[in-house]
Amino acid sequence: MKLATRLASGLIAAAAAFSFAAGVAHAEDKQITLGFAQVGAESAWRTANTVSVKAAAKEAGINLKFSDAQQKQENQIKAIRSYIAQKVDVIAFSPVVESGWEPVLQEAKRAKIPVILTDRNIDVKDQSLYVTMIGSDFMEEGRRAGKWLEDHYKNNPGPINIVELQGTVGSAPANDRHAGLIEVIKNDPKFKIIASQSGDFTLAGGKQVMEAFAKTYGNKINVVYAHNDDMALGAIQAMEEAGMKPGKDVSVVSFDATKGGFEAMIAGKMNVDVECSPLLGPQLMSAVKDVVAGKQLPKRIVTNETVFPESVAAQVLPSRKY
Ligand code: GYE
Repeated sequence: MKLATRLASGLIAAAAAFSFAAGVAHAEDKQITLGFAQVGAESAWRTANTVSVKAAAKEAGINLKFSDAQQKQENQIKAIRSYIAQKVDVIAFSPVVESGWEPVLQEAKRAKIPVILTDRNIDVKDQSLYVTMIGSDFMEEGRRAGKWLEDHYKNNPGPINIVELQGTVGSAPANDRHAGLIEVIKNDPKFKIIASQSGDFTLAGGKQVMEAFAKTYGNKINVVYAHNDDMALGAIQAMEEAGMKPGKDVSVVSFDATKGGFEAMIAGKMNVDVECSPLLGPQLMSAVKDVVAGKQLPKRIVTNETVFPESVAAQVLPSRKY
């Protein structure tokens, strides 16, 4: 090769390398678009979760497309389909219920769009339909509540009659908070769940179901086991209107540990609140970035949580973030 040719080909190679590097840098800089299909706005937990997701996306420089399914699976499926049609980079959603997700997740898979589950789990055979699940262990939350009950009533021979206000029918937290409690109390016959009904995780739903329970069971009720704070707060109102004393004659056990729950504990109307953190935004955004960068993620990312008895409520409330 002549010197001139060699020089020229060297230059071409250098230029090619430069533009390749520039191309890579460009690909890395490309803003990630995330489609997030939220459950709804049914509770204080959910509102805090939405705020966390939106703030974390902004902070991470991720372009967020957000939709609210108003607690209906069909709306969530529509939202996911529209994210597929828009060719977003990643889809994340908090599934309203556990079953019925295969078809739409197959569509996402065919379109090669990775899916991340947040907050609630799903029931699918094919684990390749989602990358990871970020959220709480609801079974463990149920067990924690059950252990609190065992401890609280250890010197009481019973019977201890429990009425249960369940979350959305078929949702992971409703299924698992029920199952976790059963696992703990099933060997102790003094505990009896005398009634169970869904209040759909809302204050109005909890109040309505509790009004009916109060009428039917009256002072036979020893414990209200509410699957979230909003329903517990509704139940407290219903009990007070029925002349009962929540937190005193009736133990109130709840989940989430929102500010509303803490205030009820400080007022002596709720006895224990099992923590469930909605602040999943930052973990979600880092998972989104990792997935786009081709990194391997663990199949399950569990949030750290604890239990707050009413005795610590006044001290802890100022540090609560939701
Ligand atoms: O406990 C409830 C909300 O999925 C953990 O949904 C979440 C639950 C939460 O409506 O307040």
